[in-house]
Amino acid sequence: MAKQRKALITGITGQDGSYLCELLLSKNYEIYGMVRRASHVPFERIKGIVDRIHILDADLTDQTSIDDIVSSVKPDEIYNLAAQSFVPTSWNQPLLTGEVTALGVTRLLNAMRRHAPKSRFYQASSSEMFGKVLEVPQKETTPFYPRSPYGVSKVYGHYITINYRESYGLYAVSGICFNHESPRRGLEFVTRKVTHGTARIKLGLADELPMGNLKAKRDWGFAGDYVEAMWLMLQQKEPDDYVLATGEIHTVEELLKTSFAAVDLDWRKYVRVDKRFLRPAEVDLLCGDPTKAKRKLGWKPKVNFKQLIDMMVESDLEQLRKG
Ligand code: NAP
Ligand code: G4F
Repeated sequence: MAKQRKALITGITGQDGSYLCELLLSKNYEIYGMVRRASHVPFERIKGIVDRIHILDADLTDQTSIDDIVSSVKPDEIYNLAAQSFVPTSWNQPLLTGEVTALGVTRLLNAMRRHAPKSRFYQASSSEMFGKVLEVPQKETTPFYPRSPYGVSKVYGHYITINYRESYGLYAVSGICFNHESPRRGLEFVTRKVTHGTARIKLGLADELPMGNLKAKRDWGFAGDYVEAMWLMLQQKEPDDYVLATGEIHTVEELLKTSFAAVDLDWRKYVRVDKRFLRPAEVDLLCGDPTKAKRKLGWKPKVNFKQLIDMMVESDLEQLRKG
């Protein structure tokens, strides 16, 4: 029988970490989830599977704790999904964002280089690196122009991953992920804010939804599809970087229309623009070209935009009804 493979997932309590963990359990991996200390139990997204995995305390800002877990586990695969991932927070906390989202990647790569150099490393890069886009659609060769401390930090994480691959021969790769969402998305991100807001209005729990820039365009996919590509990227003969996207774009206005239509409401009656949700520098348009991932990994997203938003509205209605 083949040896059970060990995967270390940082950010396992986040949206992507929870889907990836489920996927790897279904493939019979032994899972080690890195979790930072909190004053509350942060296992909401993994509550159904937490008994089947090993939880290890460490923080991406702390080299000692990272070294300890990598040297004790010696994982076959490392997925670095942990980050300060909310763009607006990165203007309020630019140094923390840099420590976690940028330097955290180097800390983990250093630990891998020292203690598990044969491991395979996935870095969660972001379409936010394209920022004020220099080409449409964006592909692996499109130059970066980040527009937030978050985007700048992700550019650092991206290049340090490539640099460690080229300097030390590590199997270290970056997935340049475009926005991917799910019922487990944090409430502050626009899709979930809209689907949760829609459900609250439908159930009479709210009567308006304050929003930011309605003209922004994004390439939105389903998180469950994207974690499959992350896994595929670590199963290749040669390490390489990939754009992961749907190739389809929608405005925030279309998102509102689709979400409210799912409960037979007209979004225009409830939405108002609130300046507090506008950003110091906006990313107007993100549209990915997933051709390389399709060709080399055989990956393509299965859930389309309407199915995704319907799934999220349905889930929010159900959760709110339960109370
Ligand atoms: P998320 O839901 O915000 O999850 C972030 C995770 O990082 C959480 O588990 C969080 O732990 C953990 N974390 C934060 N700071 C940490 C620290 N100092 N040490 C250890 N862990 C820490 O993000 P996501 O949507 O799943 O995204 C996963 C990754 O993909 C992130 O790196 C994100 O930047 C990147 N990405 C996401 C998208 C997207 O559309 N979702 C697109 C491109 C790239 P707590 O639970 O304790 O907060
Ligand atoms: O949902 P968002 O906050 O996501 P954003 O900024 O695109 O970042 C997400 O995707 C990145 C990949 O491209 C990830 F790397 C990152 O970690 C994160 O997951 O905002 C999407 C768009 C923006 O243009 C924003 O200005 O929606 C616009 N928007 C309009 N009104 C709003 C709102 N965004 C939020 N969060 N809240 C609003 O009220």
